[in-house]
Amino acid sequence: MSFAAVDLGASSGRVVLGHIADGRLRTEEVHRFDNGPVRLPDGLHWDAVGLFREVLTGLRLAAPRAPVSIGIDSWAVDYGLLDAAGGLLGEPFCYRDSRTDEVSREVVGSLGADQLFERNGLQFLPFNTIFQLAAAARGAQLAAAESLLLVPDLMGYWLTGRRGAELTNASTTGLLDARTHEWCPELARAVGVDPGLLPALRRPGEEVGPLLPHVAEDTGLSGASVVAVGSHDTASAVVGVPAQRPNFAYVCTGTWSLAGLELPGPVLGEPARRANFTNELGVDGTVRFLRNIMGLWLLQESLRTWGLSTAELPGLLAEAAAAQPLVSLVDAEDTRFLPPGDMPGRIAEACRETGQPVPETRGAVVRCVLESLALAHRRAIRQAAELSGQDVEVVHLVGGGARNELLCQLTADALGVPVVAGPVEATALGNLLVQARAAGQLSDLDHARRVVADSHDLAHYSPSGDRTPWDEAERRLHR
Ligand code: LFR
Repeated sequence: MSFAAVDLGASSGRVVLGHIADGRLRTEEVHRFDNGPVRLPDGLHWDAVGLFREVLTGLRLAAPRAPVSIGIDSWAVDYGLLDAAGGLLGEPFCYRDSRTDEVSREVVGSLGADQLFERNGLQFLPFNTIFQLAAAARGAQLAAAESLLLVPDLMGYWLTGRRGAELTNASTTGLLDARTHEWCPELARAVGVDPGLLPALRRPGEEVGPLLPHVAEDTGLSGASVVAVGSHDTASAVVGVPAQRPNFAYVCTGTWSLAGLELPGPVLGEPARRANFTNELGVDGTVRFLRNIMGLWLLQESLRTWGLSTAELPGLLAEAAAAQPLVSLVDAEDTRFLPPGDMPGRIAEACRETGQPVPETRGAVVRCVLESLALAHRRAIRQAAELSGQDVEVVHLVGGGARNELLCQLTADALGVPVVAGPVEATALGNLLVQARAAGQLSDLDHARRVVADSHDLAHYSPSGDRTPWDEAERRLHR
């Protein structure tokens, strides 16, 4: 029995087929495509229809294996608005658009940062859906909208004609109650949004519906239905973490690094809020207690600024490995790095402001980026452990960064905790495993994680060197 995972990332998307045989998950990527925001006169947008076209292409390529179900995940917070006839009201905004910079501060000012956190348990990021909606409420489009669909739910709607809001991704909007896991209509109203726009919640594993006849005909997938997975990519990635013991932390790497813990319930209250932690929901009622770190975006955007392609990355990483360690680090959670633009320039500026030497070569910039990420991973994981009282014996680093040996080693060195790296495709795997469970092939999260561990070669990094220079670097940045 095979399953199809549609995994949409901010810089690329893929359609992956998978089936479980002999306790192992066998996968095959049938389609991969580029993604990225595009600037229009009113701001930075996603090409949602273009993405849907790629989804259809991927499903067509998956059809010969006749997957029984399709699961969709993507980055969080962004949404499309539908009018009464079900038409899309404009291309969805990209979370890197700066229109929410001011509005987010105003909303927090009027609702109270502590009140907001107590209710939705979410870290402050200027792009949380609640702030995007507060900005939208000042325009005309929202008044014409009948429903709001987060990106994976929008794709699901286009495949099945059914509307809904998958819970893990809904938990990133800022409109979900951290305790009851239900929508907060008062929060929606407080930012000028009709709560009626928010569709009924669905849980990972629930069936979304069969494919619309024209989709089934176009893709050749007449027997398949869409099943809700952890539709927030990070929720799926955490399912795909091959942890074998309870005391683990994770770093889901890609455009972002999401570093934290899986917990049975939220950690609310002032210390967690001040440390800007988030309590996003995972699969099976778990909580992803984590912080957003700028991630490999710092590197991707540096390459773009230099006019280099990813083919040139190995050479740069070799230069970075040979560069002098721990000379200059930047705060990889600083939102100055959020928008697209000259990344090496912003890194240089941040180094100057903190009295550190400006990295002079590209290799030194890359070293600075990777060390800054490692330090941010350490801070988030240590603080998460402290705030939740959960010990951390091992860190699982999954996603694209697991390929980056220097990043994995630096993370182990900074933390003084062993790092297990891989799998790279944890998100697609988590997506497939939730579908396999819905089909009755797996029992629980532990079972899913055993399957991942048995299916993949993982790389092990032991901490090396002295922690003192890391402590010093941390003091330089976070006095
Ligand atoms: C990672 C991710 C993060 C979310 C960010 C923006 O791909 O989903 O978890 O905070 O993208 O949506």
